[in-house]
Amino acid sequence: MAKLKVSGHLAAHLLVAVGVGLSACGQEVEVSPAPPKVPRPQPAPAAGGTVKRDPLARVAPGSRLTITVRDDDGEKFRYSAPRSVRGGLVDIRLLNKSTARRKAQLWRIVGDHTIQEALRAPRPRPAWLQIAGGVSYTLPRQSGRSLQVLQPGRYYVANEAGDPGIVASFMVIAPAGHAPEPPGAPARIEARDYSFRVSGLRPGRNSIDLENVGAQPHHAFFAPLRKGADIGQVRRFFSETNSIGVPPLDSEGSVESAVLTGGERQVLELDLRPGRYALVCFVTNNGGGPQHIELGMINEVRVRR
Ligand SMILES: [Cu+2]
Repeated sequence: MAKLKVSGHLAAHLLVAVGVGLSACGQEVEVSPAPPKVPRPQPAPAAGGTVKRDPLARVAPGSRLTITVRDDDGEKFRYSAPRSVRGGLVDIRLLNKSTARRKAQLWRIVGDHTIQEALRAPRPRPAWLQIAGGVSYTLPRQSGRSLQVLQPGRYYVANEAGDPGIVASFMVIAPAGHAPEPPGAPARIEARDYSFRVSGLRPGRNSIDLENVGAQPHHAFFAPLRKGADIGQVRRFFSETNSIGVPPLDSEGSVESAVLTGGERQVLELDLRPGRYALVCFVTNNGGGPQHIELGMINEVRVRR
């Protein structure tokens, strides 16, 4: 039997509690990004040419947050964001101008704490530091999108735990009047402590209404099941600390959402091929503990025409 070898970003999820741990070592922090040169918004790719059905197309203007990530010197990568954005329902875009997959994971800082403190925050994570959605992995030279309600406050945007990059901060200011809720979407995923409910997924680009109705942070991670593998094998694989052999998941074709805090909801776009997936949450509780897959947060999902 070959030793466990997991490639790509799946490995990152196996080795770190995704998105919920913060690197303890020093990270460069861009506290005051340069005034934004807001790129022209790129139209979302049509879902099979049916733009009218795209719920992300129905967004009130003036509530857009455009985040850019680009390669800096050497191995570093740097985020930039406008200094402020009006809160409420926000159309969040990640323009990935770097040469690797990057995410725009948002974090909210409550009270008088610095970003340096946040980046060094110990576990269990303090209550003043909240994970807050955003846009998950976006391919190089492409853009990703989500539609989410952002509460007023101070935020920063980073890549994943252990490899946050040079983060950018921004303020979300209170919206004028009542903020609308995100629109519905053809597909829906409800994440709770600790299970998923899934409906409406189709092959191709999906607009997904993802709601975390639990108290803990969750995400939705889709990994294609290897041919012949079943969900029981995936459960066993992740419950054994020294699993050997070929993982029952194909890490190359996996896609995922950002991590949402309890009570958050967003509409996001994910491309899914026809086939069988394991839908998994690799996040841990705010107070630490096992990854949620070990608490049963894993479903088999069939995506078919
Ligand atoms: Cu979870």
